Amino acid sequence: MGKVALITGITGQDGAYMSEYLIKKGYTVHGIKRRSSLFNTDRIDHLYQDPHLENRNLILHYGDMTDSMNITRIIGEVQPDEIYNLAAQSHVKVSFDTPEYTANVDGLGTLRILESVRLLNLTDKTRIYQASTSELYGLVQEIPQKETTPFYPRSPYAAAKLYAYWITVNYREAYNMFACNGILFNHESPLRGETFVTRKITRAVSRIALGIQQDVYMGNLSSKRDWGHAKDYIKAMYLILQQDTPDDYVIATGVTTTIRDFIEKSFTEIGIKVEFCGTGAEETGKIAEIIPDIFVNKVGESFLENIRKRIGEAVIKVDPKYFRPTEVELLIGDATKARTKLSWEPKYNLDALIEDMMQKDIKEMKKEAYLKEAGYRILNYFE
Ligand code: NAP
Ligand code: F7E
Repeated sequence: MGKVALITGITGQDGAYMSEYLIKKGYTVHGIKRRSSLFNTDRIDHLYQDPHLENRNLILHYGDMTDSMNITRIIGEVQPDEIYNLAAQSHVKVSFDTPEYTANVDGLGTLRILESVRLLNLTDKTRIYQASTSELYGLVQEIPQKETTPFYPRSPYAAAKLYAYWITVNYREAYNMFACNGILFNHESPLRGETFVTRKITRAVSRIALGIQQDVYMGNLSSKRDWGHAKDYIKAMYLILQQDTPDDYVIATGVTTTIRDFIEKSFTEIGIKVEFCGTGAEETGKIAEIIPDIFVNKVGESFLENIRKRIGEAVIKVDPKYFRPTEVELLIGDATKARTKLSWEPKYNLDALIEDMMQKDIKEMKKEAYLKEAGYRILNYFE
């Protein structure tokens, strides 16, 4: 019999990669999905199996992190060997608009999982992974940040995750539970939600190249993030639960980059050079040059003439509405502990991550370009 895993947040970026990874390893994967008025399982539809089939390896349960009885019932029914608690209201800017809900889901939600495992007498059987975050470091107290760096949260999201981090440590120490925190720095992929900065950029750059969109409005271009690929990071989550003793680990690449440089690199990837000028809300990024060979190869010849006409035009603009009341200016992680104890090593560097995201978004956005040509109204989702 293979192992049984329960994934909260299975419909999210990490949940989707994690499910695929565990199924390949022979696990039976159970996931909690929210009821919504539209289908919300796009990221895992390729793994979906008809509920009438026997011996399925992917089973979905309706649930919500705010509903204790539902969490306890599902854990009781599933009797998981491993729980990956990935569900969260995970958008930092949105957490300023919905602070109470974010605290309930991201903070108390973690308590609900831990307490359910304890009440169901599963403490010896079930190992728990808690999705902690580099946002805990906030106003950073040390560079680079490692497991011993003091936390200084800078958003309702980070404050909720701080509670989740410590309640996980507390249950480990109080009840001898195998409960671990992965302190993961930003990780991205073609499955990343469209309003996180990297995906907002790769989608917008693709749409500008294809002539569907004129420009994009961004927030703080100077903040720095340590970006890795989600495919590498879910492997670290798995390894954390396979150790002899439970512990907490930083997972990061050790390289930090500004939002501005991420934008420049995304354009360069498809043969467009952009140059930034001005400061603050007046800063803009203009198309400076097209490298035809690269553009034709990555985007297509039929789009070349249109983009050439746009040399000198501003395609990146700043709208202060995307600034945050309190910002996390710099994140860079030191994952030495994970590299030595887990033998974890990321395969993707930033250029490979951008190449993967741009390739998938150009392909995806071409569908929109053809629909636009056929007369359909194409919406811009940039919030
Ligand atoms: P994501 O794409 O936003 O996915 C979040 C998941 O949580 C989705 O499946 C979402 O369901 C679900 N969810 C939200 N509210 C819920 C609720 N009330 N009850 C049940 N499920 C709920 O996030 P991600 O990037 O995969 O991140 C996974 C976890 O790692 C999150 O806890 C995040 O905070 C944390 N984290 C992420 C990063 C990163 O850079 N990606 C770094 C550090 C930590 P719907 O699909 O229905 O919305
Ligand atoms: O912002 C700046 C923004 O929303 C990154 C979550 O997965 O990683 C993520 O949180 C930076 C910030 O991610 C825009 O101000 C500029 O400095 O992509 P983000 P995040 O806030 O770092 C951590 C580790 C998590 O745990 C979270 O769950 O980019 N920025 N202009 C912008 N950000 C957005 N979203 N949109 C902009 O237009």
